[in-house]
Amino acid sequence: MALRLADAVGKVEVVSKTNLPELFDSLTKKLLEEQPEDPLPFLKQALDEYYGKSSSQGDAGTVPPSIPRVIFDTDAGGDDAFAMLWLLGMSALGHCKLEGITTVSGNVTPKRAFDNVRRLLGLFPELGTVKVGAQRLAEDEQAESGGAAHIHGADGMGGLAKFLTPVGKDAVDAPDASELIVETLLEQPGQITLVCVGPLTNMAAAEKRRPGVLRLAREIVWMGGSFQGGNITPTAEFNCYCDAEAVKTVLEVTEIVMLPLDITEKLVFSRELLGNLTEDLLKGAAGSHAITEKQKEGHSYSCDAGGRREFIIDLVKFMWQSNMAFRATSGKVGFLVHDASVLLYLWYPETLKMQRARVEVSVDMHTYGLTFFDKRHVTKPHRKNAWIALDVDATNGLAAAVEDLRTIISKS
Ligand SMILES: [Ca+2]
Repeated sequence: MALRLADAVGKVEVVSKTNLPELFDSLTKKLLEEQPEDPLPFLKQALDEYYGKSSSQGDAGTVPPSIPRVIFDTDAGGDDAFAMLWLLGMSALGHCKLEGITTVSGNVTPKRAFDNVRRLLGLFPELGTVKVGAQRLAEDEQAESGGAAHIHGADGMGGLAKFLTPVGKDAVDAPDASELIVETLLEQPGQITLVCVGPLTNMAAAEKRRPGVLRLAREIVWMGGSFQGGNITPTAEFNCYCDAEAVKTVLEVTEIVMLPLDITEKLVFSRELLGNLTEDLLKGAAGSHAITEKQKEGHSYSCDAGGRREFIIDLVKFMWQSNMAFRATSGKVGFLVHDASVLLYLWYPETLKMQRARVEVSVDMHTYGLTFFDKRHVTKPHRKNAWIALDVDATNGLAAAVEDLRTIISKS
């Protein structure tokens, strides 16, 4: 009881960092006066009551509590596009509330990531306006950003971006990514799941902008890190390697859910799975034709289920080639849908085996981006900062993805 009350008071202290003295005073008073049996639900109700005033003006108060409210942070490469199609489709089907998308340098430059997100959103007009935040980098940083064209193609999506129609604001008029994260977390404390499929740069920037703000997230779910060796260096996973200092910052202030390379390397989207996804849908239809032909025709994907279907087939085929060329799939014709792992956690957690740990990240020159935890059976008094997925039921996870995507690409 004392521990739980301390935990609740700790959360109030975090809220106090949001510079809301009125809320802080009121919650502290209520807790001390009423000494609730179980302080955490009591605190949650008090917060809901307080924020109910502002949320009643929008639709935040009407979202069922079981539906995740998501900010998706992406560096918009090929496997990001696959995960985004899944996420956007599930959002359109009412399985989550998409509060915003933020873009970050990683697979591609921040400018390209932002542009790709606008283009993918164009495939889902039914979602209406979705807030998209842009990462702002200094000019010299821009030049060095975006480093995985060899896998994802120069545009991050195998040359397909130009066939998609962008929607929404230009990057110059868009909100800053970290600012959007801070504002949304302050507006809806304890409600937002930050789903991150790129380097954690925006999360660290949000924390720097408003210390303590990341603790207001319901969860931070990140595809990143590796406990079995790396894919960009012998020891580092790509997202972690791009900004290990950001990972360190996040792990120091809060806790995260990690979907590391250990499991994402088991998520091979194969020829058979593409067949399962499209087999009935393509019967009697011309299907997707070669990119070179599309180029000649000045093709564009239609903004409906047909366009989504055609795009996903082209994307998967491109990613097969690049993944095979880089020997990422143990010889199987397929591509690694690393980023889709975060959505397995969101909707199909039974496919994951999780372990609690205190994760550390190296920022030393020779092992930069290496993540590790102590597996020895010795006393570990320090704060645990992560839930790590160390095994995945890839067969059932990918089957779930295919079934959801079938719905998404067959309904307008
Ligand atoms: Ca990514």
